[in-house]
Amino acid sequence: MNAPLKPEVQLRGKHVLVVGLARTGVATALFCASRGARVTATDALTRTELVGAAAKLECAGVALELGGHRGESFLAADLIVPSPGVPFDQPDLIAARKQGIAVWSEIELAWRFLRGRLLAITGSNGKTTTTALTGHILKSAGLPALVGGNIGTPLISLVEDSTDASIAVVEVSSFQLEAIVAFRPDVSVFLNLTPDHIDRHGSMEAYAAAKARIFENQRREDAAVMNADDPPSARYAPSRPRLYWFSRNKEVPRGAFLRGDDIIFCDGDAEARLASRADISLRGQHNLENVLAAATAACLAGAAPAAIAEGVRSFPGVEHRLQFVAEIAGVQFYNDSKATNVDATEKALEAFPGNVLIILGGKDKGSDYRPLRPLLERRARRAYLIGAAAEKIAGQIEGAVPLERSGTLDRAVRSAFAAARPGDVVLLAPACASFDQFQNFEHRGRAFVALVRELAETSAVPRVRDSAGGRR
Ligand code: UMA
Repeated sequence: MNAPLKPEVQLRGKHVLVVGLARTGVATALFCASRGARVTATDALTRTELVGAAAKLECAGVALELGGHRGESFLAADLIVPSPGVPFDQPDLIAARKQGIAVWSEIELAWRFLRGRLLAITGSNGKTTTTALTGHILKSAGLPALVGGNIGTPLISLVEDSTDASIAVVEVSSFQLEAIVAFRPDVSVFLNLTPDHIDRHGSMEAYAAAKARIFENQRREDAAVMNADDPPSARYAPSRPRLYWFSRNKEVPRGAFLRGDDIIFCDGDAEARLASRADISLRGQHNLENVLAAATAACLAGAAPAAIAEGVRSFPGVEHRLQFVAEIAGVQFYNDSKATNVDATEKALEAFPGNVLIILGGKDKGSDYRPLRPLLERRARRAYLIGAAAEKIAGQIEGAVPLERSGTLDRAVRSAFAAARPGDVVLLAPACASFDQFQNFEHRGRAFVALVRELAETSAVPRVRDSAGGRR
């Protein structure tokens, strides 16, 4: 990987408008202020709702416009940085773009200042696990990796810690890629493509096109990693960067694949055994794909094969992604709150042979839940429906599995446990966003874990195994 030449950006004295003041917006506004920009920050929420953030920003000299956005501030800006959660077709943003005002996502701004190399990972599912695993492998290999992006720590927050030697391993979403200009990863990874965020992008094509922008500025000396087993994303294979594939079904000439139980990396004539299937503790075929992708990316970033095996072995998994929570009276509980679309829920169901009591529902994203029917018939014993999407889901999966309209997560967990038999799995893999009942999927996942822990404490059962592996 070579350090790319970046177009220069001068913030001093520039008027920057930051839109949305959660994790991304606060970090962006503070960064721009620290570089001498005149920063205005705006949010639809009021000062009362943003109390901590507002005080912090004002201390740094950031002007605030809260409780709504002012069109004139958009038109007066030299640069606008909207948070990923702000729709790109927000009317004030459209008006500003029409006036030729630069509208950059935070990853674009951050990339311009980031030192060292950038390894960016996108896809509909698995990007958080792959990002965390790649970062973990590189760190185990003694390489100076920084991990962030859509995984939770905005890329802009990594800039200060970046050095010419560092490798930023960054999860990037379609919301972030939608507003890039010159953003150019040294290594890009596109894991897979299934329907998601159609409510935001308008169509599958627009969503896919936003994701494929990860390759847009890559050059011949850069590398791209793609999934040979996933035709929908493979269609977007770029022509400029060196292309590496990963596959669990076939050998590829350049990239990673399975030979028997060995994970092999091949680059033309050179071949290396990276790890064995037995090194992988994560459940599910989809996680095998994530490991192949991460191993390929880690190889391209310079990790040695032995370090990759060690990194794969010692990876503890990621919270809210098929996270084992506890076993109570022989019933296992798994938190896959990050399964916010239908495909992710299918993958979660596929990770278990059967006897699943699944919790589905939340905020609908314009999804079609009918593809869940065959897997529900084969793997699930009962489904518990929660949140705003419950009736839509019920209408589309009725008959495939017995249903219970639980309404809340609390009732769903209790009912599922009451109906469960030893050997069953209670799985939160809701196929929906969380915003109708929770702040975000992390909040929903933590609520699930807390409910399970409460069950463990109150249920009069002798054997409880928790996620730390201990028995009580
Ligand atoms: N807001 C406005 N005006 C609007 C819309 C929103 O002011 O028109 C304000 C809201 O009132 C709120 C703020 O914008 O205060 C929210 O911004 P945000 O949703 O971008 O929140 P962040 O905390 O900055 O989180 C974002 C990503 N969120 C989204 O993409 C929705 C986080 O990804 C990411 O971890 C974080 O930046 C750091 O990079 C979350 C996510 O759900 C995990 N991502 C989607 C996914 O993975 O499927 C793409």
